[in-house]
Amino acid sequence: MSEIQLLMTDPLPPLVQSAVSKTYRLHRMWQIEDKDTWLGENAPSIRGLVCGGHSPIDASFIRRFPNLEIIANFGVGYDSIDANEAARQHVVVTNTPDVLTEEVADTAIGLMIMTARELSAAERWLRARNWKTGYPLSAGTLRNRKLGIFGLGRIGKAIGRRAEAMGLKIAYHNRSQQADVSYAYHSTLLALAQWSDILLCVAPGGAATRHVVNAEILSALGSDGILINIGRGSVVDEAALIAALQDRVILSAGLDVFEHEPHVPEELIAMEHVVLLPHLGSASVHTRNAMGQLQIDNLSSWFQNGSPLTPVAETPWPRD
Ligand code: NAP
Ligand code: 8YV
Repeated sequence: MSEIQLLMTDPLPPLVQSAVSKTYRLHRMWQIEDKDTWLGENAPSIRGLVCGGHSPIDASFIRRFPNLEIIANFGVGYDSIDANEAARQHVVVTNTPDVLTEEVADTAIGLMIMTARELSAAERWLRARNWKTGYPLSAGTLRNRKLGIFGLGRIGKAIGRRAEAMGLKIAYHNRSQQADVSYAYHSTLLALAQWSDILLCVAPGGAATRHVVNAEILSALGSDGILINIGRGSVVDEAALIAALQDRVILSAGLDVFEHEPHVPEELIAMEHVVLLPHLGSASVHTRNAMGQLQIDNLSSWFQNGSPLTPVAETPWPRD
């Protein structure tokens, strides 16, 4: 075991905990009782943070570690980390792109079908032994529907490929137009919502996207419209969404992510036709292991070769 000391901020999968603790001197933050005193004494020895996207790694937290070199995140989304502050402190941030793309796209398509065809409610209906004669028809359909993708990046494009095969018409909104797709580009989210029957959000969280799906966007989506969110809960104004569902401003919603996870508002739980998943977009053993391995490989590459494998955009490598 090397003398390099790392602090794990969230309980990561056993694969990661085991590999990291075999190679480095690992401290587990959730096992430390008096965190403030511990950090006062030990933060200068910590060279790497190993994170899981749950504990906020904000500017004041990063600044507590004067000898920090790397923040390795488990997950492609890193909105829980202040990557701009890390860049200012010359700390590299890594995430786990690509290895989860197809899994999350599968989940997004599943969630979209479940929501449009009200499959969760139908299964609950069967399990309640209601299937004696007929069965309930869903108000929604994917036939002749227009799918608007908000956040046409790696996962958005994988969703687009699947949706093309299903015969959906596709358009998207990003800050910049993509050269490698033929889908129609909308330069504003409002224009995309106006065009869409189904608005599927897979954009990152963070200040730039906070609550951009608001009452105006939901109203533009319209009374036959369906919102799918598999990106980050913070992107949708959850209170506005609940009001829009209660007032039938939109037809339905399928959500894998929420504003204050693991809290899910009672108003959503009470709605039979809405589909709610516990942030499981990437949650297969196969894909979580691949994410964990990439997180471990980023740490190894950094401490053995002095270069990260998958640095985020704010901390490019080699440094500018
Ligand atoms: P990505 O390749 O970076 O794609 C993100 C896309 O969003 C880019 O095309 C980007 O295009 C667009 N975008 C970013 N900021 C924007 C803004 N302010 N306004 C409009 N468009 C914006 O990332 P990815 O690998 O596809 O992952 C996307 C997100 O999915 C992650 O950040 C994470 O939050 C979420 N996710 C969720 C799960 C889950 O389990 N539910 C799993 C994995 C990922 P421009 O730069 O041109 O704007
Ligand atoms: C993970 C995710 O579940 O990669 C992401 O951005 O949201 C998911 O794959 C999450 O990061 C792990 O906590």
